[in-house]
Amino acid sequence: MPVILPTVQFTASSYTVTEGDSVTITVTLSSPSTQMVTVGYTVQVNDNGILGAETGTIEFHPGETTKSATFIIQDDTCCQGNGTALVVLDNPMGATLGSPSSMTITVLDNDICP
Ligand SMILES: [Ca+2]
Repeated sequence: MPVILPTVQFTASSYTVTEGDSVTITVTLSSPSTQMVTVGYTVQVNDNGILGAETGTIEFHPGETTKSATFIIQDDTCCQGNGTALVVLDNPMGATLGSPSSMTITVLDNDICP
């Protein structure tokens, strides 16, 4: 019998957060695996001209189906407008990519422009 791999995906494809608040990103496996499952991720930030990228790997140990990460969006007093970040899953090992495999985070500026 062929082995059917679980899928790995985000629980939401978009999220909106206000500066100073935190955002929790959750990645789930469709079914628990008896093997280690890993999936890579890339975070691309576009904060009104400030571009950055960060990559890493999420690991599911056997039996685990949920991984969450919480980020605090730094508050500032600048009026820079809203920013966005794109988080993309790639290169799964022991699973296949499900849907959604990317997530857009919109960061709302909480400062009033003069
Ligand atoms: Ca601001």
